[in-house]
Amino acid sequence: MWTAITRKVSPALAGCELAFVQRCPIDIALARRQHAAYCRALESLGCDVIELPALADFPDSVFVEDVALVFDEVAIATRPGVESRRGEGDAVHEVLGSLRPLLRIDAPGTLDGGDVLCIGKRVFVGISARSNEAGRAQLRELLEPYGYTVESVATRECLHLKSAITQVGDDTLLVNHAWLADSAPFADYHMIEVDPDEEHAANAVCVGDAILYPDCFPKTLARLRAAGINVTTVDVSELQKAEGAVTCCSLLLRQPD
Ligand code: CIR
Repeated sequence: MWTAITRKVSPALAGCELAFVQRCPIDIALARRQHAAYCRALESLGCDVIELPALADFPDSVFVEDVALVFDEVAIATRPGVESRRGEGDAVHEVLGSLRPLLRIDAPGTLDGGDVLCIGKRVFVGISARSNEAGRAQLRELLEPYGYTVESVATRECLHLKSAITQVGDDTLLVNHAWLADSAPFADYHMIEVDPDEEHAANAVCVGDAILYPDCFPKTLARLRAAGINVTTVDVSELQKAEGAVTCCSLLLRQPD
């Protein structure tokens, strides 16, 4: 049903980019074990998982979500907002190019995949420290022929749009309103709010009718389960120290029926 493209943890992860979290020691061996468990959890949800080898020269390369976007019809190589991440997508783009027509965001556009939330044919783009209006405008032009609309959403105090909001059901979103400058673009959806004690808790990976979710947000987890959502939890503590979350470690492609 699904293919998940992932990349193993770089030995250089401790040298990752950080924007909104304090740098602290990362246990690389533990990060690798957690990443392997994340891949097994994706398999348990029905994904065929492709695990690309680690890249020693790219600290953040485990976060494959940021280097590409995948739609049913097409894939897009992004242009990440920080220079240090611009070369890490090459092998990911090669894999995607064998599965979908591959398009590309060019300078001066910047776009991190973490800023792109696609719900059906509506694509929301976070305008953040990493993704700019030029990137969004290019994305709109690339996707228009396939019937997608592309809307901007301003974020605040967080790295990416998907730090603030992700999909957890057909019409249901998990949200930290404090990190959205304006929630109006999402007025058509049912919202589950993160617990106020768990500001990083809005990031979940949606695979079909289940979600994969960090195990460190018990209060928000209880809200998700109370809403009837099928949740599988994973420990991603070391990846969170690199300002990663669960969406950022995979690119999900729906396989043709
Ligand atoms: C970065 O700052 O780019 C990485 N340390 C973290 C990227 C996480 N990406 C994501 O949530 N989509």
